[in-house]
Amino acid sequence: MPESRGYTIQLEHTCVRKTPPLDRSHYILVGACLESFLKKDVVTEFLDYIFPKNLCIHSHNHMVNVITMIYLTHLMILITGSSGQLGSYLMEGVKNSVGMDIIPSNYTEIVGDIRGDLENMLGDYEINAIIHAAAQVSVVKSVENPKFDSDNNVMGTINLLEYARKHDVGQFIYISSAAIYGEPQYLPIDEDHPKQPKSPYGLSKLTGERYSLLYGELYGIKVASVRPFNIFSPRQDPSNPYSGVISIFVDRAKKGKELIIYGDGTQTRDFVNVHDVVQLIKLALEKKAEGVYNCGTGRETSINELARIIISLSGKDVGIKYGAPRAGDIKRSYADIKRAKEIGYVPTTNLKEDLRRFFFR
Ligand code: UD2
Repeated sequence: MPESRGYTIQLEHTCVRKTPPLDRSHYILVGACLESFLKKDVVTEFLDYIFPKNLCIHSHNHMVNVITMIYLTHLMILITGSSGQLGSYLMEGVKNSVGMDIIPSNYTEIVGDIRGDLENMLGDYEINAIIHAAAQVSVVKSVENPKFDSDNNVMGTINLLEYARKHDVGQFIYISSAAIYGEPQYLPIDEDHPKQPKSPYGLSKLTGERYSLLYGELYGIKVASVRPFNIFSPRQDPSNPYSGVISIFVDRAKKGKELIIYGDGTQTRDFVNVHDVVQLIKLALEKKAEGVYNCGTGRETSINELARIIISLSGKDVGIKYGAPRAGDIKRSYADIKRAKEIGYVPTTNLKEDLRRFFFR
């Protein structure tokens, strides 16, 4: 059960008190009482809220008050970028979420621009947390049109932060990017690594992150920034010329076309499956984490190795062609994930298995 500041205050002052750990029979009793006059899924949400905090309903009136509040208060988590690769998985994994995106999809209830009139778009909702995953994500596009890039990634973020400030949204999770680091100066890359973005995209993501953290300091919003490394999932669109290497290689291998490696293929990346990124974002949400968190696996894989795995999974006789290195490509990259682990993150990515499961079944 989500909470807003108002809701928490009411709970603390009028309805519940902290008690020593309750035994299981007490939980069962509370649940049974509620189910006699409340829908089962609401009861489950209520219990999910009460139990981890070890809160106790201590009279019938208190219970009725809390239930009334649950009915009356429609608290939601806003997920921006809900039609995108990560946003769509977040919509599946985060309870009580409402999706917003400029592109319509099954995951998106509010079709609209993060730079638009949010008061109007979100009028029907009581938002108590925002996961901001909407962004202009193409490095190449950001070089071609830096104004469009910063308009989305900086001004769009500020517009959301202003909404959060005015509406007492208690929590804001910003989805950043490993692109903010630029060329690694040491490995693994930890969160304190110097930030020298090599593209307008990297700079706009860093600026959006800094604005988010600043709003946290200025207005008491709990702000966490998650910095994914190279995310992969079946929902990355290979037809997009700016798509990631995994979806491009998979698509070409399936069609029996040779894979093209830019440079000698010894460059490395930290490929993290989208479920791990969702895992860390949910942990940050649940634990009301603040600060910045790398999200990767802590392991590096070379592009040569990746190509070999994908060719062997495809079962096709596909060759590899080596081309000129891509301008501005970084050589090696993998994340230090100590900080994420401190809040309970356990990466589950197994590159070969995940590639098989996602693409070759
Ligand atoms: C990813 C992100 C970028 C940014 C950055 C942060 C994508 C598409 N890009 O860039 O937005 O967040 O990470 O560090 O997710 N390659 C080939 N052949 C191909 C395609 C790629 O050899 O057909 C190479 C490419 O030159 C690079 C590596 O594969 O060395 C990874 O390329 P990428 O575009 O998937 O990701 P990256 O890390 O450059």
